[in-house]
Amino acid sequence: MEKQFKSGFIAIIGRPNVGKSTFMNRVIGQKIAIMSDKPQTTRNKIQGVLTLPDAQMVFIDTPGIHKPKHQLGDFMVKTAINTLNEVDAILFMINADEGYGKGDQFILDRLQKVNKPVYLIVNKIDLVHPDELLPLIDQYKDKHNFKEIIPISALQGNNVNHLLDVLKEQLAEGPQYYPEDQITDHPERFIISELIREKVLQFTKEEVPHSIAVVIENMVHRDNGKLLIQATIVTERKTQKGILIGKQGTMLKNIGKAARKDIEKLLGTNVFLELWVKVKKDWRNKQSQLQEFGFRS
Ligand code: GDP
Ligand code: K
Ligand code: MG
Repeated sequence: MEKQFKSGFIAIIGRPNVGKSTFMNRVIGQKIAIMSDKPQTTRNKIQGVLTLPDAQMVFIDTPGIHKPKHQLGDFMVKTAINTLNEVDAILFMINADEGYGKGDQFILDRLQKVNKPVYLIVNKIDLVHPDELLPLIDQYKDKHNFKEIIPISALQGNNVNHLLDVLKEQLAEGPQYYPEDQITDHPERFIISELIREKVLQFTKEEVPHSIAVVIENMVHRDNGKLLIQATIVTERKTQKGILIGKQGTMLKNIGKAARKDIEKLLGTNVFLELWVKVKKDWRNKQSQLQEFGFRS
């Protein structure tokens, strides 16, 4: 008898910085979701596709669910919650290094209305002594009817394969949604803009907050075999523009260099990256501009 093929959609939710994107990238084996130590790094939901001989799992890395502070934040929360009603399983991820908090409560309250199996994923176990795990799990285990509790380290990979086995077990028979060589539903342009945005966040530390967007203006193949990419970094304030460009353009140069390396790795081709910085006041509160930058409700 032929073995049945299983498939399904799995949402990864949790407070900002618990390691959702890191987990996704580990499972998919490529950097498709950007990571940083700043909360709210991931804005749109990103799907990562894992295709095995007998199953396909489509992971959805949701933007952090948190109390919104502005329209963009509100959009992110709505996206995340809508996603939960469309999936087959939910991974509620927590940080082994942090106790139960208000952020968790906010998410679990919303989970009450969702009738899907929820797994409590205790991530970053590499940061704690094994003795600390049980008391931590005790804080969470009665807060929701979790299907199972699974400790992992997304960064180092501990127990991640076990989690995948458990999920495969849970999935029902289903079609292969994506071709086996496709790892994400996002167009290259989006990933490229995210890689640039990641470098901006990394290089500028706290000075340039999340009020930036990256727009890919142009991608053309040059005769010399290089791919020319022209992108604009949009900021809210003039001071941020100054920081982004840096003394004699050094900051922008460094951002561009680091981003180019990642893009070349992603595409497997030589890249010439041109970056500009533009100021657009208060873009996060303007619906039309949110749409222009790709945030659609
Ligand atoms: P997200 O906001 O939930 O998507 O979190 P990220 O994936 O962006 O990770 C936030 C930070 O936690 C990054 O600095 C990661 O390197 C770090 N991180 C993620 N998973 C682990 C883990 O298993 N162990 C440790 N030590 N750090 C982790
Ligand atoms: K993050
Ligand atoms: Mg993330």
